[in-house]
Amino acid sequence: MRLFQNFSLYVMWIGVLTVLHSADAAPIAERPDILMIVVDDLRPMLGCYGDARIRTPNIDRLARHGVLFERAYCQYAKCGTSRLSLMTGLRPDSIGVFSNRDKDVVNFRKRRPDAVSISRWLKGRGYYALSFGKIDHDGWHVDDEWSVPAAPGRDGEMLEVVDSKDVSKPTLIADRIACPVMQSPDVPDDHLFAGRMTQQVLDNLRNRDSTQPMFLAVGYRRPHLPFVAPKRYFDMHHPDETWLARNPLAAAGSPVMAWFNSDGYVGTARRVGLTMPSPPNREQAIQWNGYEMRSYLGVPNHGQIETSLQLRLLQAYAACVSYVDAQVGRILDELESTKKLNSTLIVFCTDHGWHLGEHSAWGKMTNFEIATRVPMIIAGPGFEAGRTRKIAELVDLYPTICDMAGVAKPDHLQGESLIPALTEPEESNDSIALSQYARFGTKYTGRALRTDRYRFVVWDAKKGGETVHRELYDHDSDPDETVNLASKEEHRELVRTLESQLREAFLRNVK
Ligand SMILES: [Ca+2]
Repeated sequence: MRLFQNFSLYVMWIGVLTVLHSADAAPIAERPDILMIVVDDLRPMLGCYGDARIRTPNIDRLARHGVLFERAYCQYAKCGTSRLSLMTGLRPDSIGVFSNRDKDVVNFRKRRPDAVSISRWLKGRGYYALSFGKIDHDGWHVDDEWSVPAAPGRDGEMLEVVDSKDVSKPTLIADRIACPVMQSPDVPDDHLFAGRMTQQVLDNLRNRDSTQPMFLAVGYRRPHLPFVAPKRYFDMHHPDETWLARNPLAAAGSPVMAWFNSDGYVGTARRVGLTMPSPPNREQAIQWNGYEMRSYLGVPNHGQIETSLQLRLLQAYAACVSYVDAQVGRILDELESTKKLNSTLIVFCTDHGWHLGEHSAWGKMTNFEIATRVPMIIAGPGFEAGRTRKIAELVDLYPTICDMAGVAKPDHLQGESLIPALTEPEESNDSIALSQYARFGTKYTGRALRTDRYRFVVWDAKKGGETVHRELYDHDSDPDETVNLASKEEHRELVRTLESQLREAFLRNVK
């Protein structure tokens, strides 16, 4: 009976759309405006996720207005691949791009011309598709996927810093190895890119052609490194030792490749005359871990990061999040004042989580909960605000947006529409999340399965396909993933079951 009720609600909500798979359910004039906000490197350390240490009143406001996914996961904890997956609706194994090299993306697009991005798809279905800031990875966007070419400044802004001699001067783009890890200039919001970009977004909203539905994608780069935000956002946060990672040690019994996220930075270290051990032993890996952050000025290239510096880094991360939150607030205010807030479909997410010292790591690029779990909020007409513990994935957003917009879905999508979770957030289900990460180039790949209770990871060698490591974390007893249980005799049967579930799920999703 329960199944039937769910099903009828589902059909009621999306009407004939799923039945007539290839047809658009809603006439163009009735399709809602869509606002997609993607914040870079944002872990769910937010008030609406039960952690009020970082001040995010506006994201919290959006969460009260929509449905918050408590357990949403990225497919790949690195910007480029995660965003390609989000925008194309394909999983990383189908995309085959695991680095930030442009030629891999070019090859992917040649190999999979059917993998139409959501911007191109919506544009082809009557939407005015507009993007600001970082939506695709730098340099990977394609102008004709949007109704007008990308907004200015989108590729150079990541390493934006202020002139330290005179912060009121126009901002500069730093060389990576000469870029300070943090800056807290006493400047107005719009002196930095995120503020200026937000003003452009508002201008576009005010001057838009309202006869055509709009797909507006806004990508904020902060809190990606370097941590640069106006001083007043630093002044809001005063981290003490309770902010330090609860699990600063590499998980007991875990392989180095599980948490060593510096393997792609050997060349970056060489640029400053350092030789990073590759592959490192366990002790070396701990010393060199988090090199993405260590490559900026103001953090030791290797070795211990003193507590006082950790607290300043936490303050700086928090400041960047609050700065972005304020910009999100400006967009919400605009929608509210023009009475568009309730009729706009709003999707808020990031590309992956971020280690702030957990598992000896800083940054992303692991398969742990801390790097794969993401904030995800969906708000829009037709369903009530709430929260759900149903497991969701970023790859689900593409089909969800299509369903909610009343447009057909392309055939290549690998995620599943989240409409059932939005209409019945309380209902439990047995959904899973799949994430993966390639380590030491693509020499090894770790594939992770998140079930209701467990995180299970297998690491396979590219050459020969041998499984070199397994990880099992029990979230009922160990939510911080501090002990790898995979080799325990008493879990042998569980490991076997999870491994067969994992392999079947990944195989099913490759095409
Ligand atoms: Ca990112």
